Amino acid sequence: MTRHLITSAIPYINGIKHLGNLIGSQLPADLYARYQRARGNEVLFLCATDEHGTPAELAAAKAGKPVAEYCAEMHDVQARIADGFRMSFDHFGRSSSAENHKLTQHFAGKLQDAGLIREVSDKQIYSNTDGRFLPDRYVEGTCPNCDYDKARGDQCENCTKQLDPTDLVNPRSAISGSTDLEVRETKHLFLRQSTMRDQLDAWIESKKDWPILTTSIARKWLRDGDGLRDRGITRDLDWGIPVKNGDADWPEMEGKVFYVWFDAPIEYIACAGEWAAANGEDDAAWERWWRTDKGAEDVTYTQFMGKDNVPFHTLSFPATILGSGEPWKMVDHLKSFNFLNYDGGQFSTSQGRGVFMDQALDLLPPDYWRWWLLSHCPENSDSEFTWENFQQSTNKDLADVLGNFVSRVTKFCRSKFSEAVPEGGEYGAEEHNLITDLQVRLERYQDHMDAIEVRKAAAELRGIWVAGNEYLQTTAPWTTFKTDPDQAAAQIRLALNLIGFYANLSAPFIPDAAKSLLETMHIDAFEWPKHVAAALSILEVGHAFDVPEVLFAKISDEDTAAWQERFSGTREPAK
Ligand code: B3M
Ligand code: ZN
Repeated sequence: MTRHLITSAIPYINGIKHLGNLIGSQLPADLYARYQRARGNEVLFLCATDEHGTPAELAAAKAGKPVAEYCAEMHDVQARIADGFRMSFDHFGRSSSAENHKLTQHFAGKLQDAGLIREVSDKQIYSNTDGRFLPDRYVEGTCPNCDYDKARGDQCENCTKQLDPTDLVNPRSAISGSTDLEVRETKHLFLRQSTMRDQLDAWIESKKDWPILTTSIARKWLRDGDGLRDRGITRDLDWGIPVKNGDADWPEMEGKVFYVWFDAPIEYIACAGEWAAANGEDDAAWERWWRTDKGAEDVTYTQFMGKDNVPFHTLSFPATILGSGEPWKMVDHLKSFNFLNYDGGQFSTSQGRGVFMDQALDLLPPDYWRWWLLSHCPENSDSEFTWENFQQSTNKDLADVLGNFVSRVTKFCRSKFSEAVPEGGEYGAEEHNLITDLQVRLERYQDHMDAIEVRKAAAELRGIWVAGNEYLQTTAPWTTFKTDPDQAAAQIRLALNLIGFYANLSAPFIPDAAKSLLETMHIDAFEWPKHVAAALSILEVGHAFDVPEVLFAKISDEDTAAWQERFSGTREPAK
């Protein structure tokens, strides 16, 4: 048994996420967590809402609510939707938790002790029109690196370069659009991450099995000289974690808070503390996942995120952890994703373009979305959601291949034998060939899942479903039955067993359908197959089953057309 700590990037609190966000982190993380649990390994799977920073303040103001109240409500909304997609988090925490306050202040203190913090009288953009300092991401302008004209002051989403607002060409306020901006002096704490270049470089180069997407982004920003420049980790805001040195006040820092990107990744750790507290456990329970001096030395830690989050996870957060000088667990595998586009353009939260998680669940059960998104995830390049492809793929894979197999087999058995595994016959050459083929496929499927090659894993699983259909096609028990009912009984016995086999292998992708397959077959619990031969002999003669209702209804042309039309515009970002 191995131990897996798994985190998904923590979604911002300021609205409901779209399907592109979902496939960029939470969903593949859930796939992997479910798989590792299914293999009998110990898993701690964590996610949370990212609640600080100006986006939260502004969204709360827009909703006419105090920010703490807004965040509490939106946390529950996001938790409910995540549940709707069957995210199997062990805990869905909040970056505003007491645990994160304490830990963030603790890290700042340790970094200060290590001489890695300097105080800087910083220049910050003040908007006369808005009457406030503008946080980085609320300054917009043209990227000095790639000329993209909607770059934000913290990062250009076009070329992923991390920016300072004063780097922008033609800056303007993202709140009011005003260009009446001035630069004012304010004192801030800077993390001296530039001193850690060699350490970070060595650490990144030691990660031989990271996906190319991850390493290339990390190397690019590490080596271009700019990605590791010292950064401000405090802000002039009301909402956030007050700047403190451990428990002590930090002189001249009253009224300031830590920068949201400083405390957000620390929430990965704090969330484990929230999880322990929620389960009535003590500190040792979460420290054995996070402290290499307290039991975490055998933990494998895997992070999931969109590519735009990679610099923060390969440079800034590791700088915080390494800089603390304490034995925290560092990430082992960092799986990052490209972007999912929507129907000829981009998903956009700010413009309300695309399908959002709550809307998707209103249309169809979660397994449809899970299957399509995972099997088409933007792994090696950006990918695109189109309604046509969604309809075709889910109808084919889920209804025609998997659903149809289950339905044919159970109905045939009921009509010719009974609703129980029939007696008679032995497995012959066809059956043994199938078993041999499936053993190879099972191992390949596991290899892809172990390597988090999501598309390849989905393709192999589909291949496993197809193999069952082909077996049924070739052996044709309905024909066999006419001349050799015993032989047909053996064929159907194998096919019925395949349903249980499919339920086990498919559960990480389509957990609801997998569960209903188990119930249909009157199997008590999931059990990951080791040897296909054994797995296909589990259901013995006389074992009862039910003929299921339609497992996956097909998506009609009318629905597809109506949905395409309905989601062609934009919606008000969720309140
Ligand atoms: N909230 C950005 C995002 O949702 C940010 C991730 C934080 S991960 C520590 O993509
Ligand atoms: Zn750019």
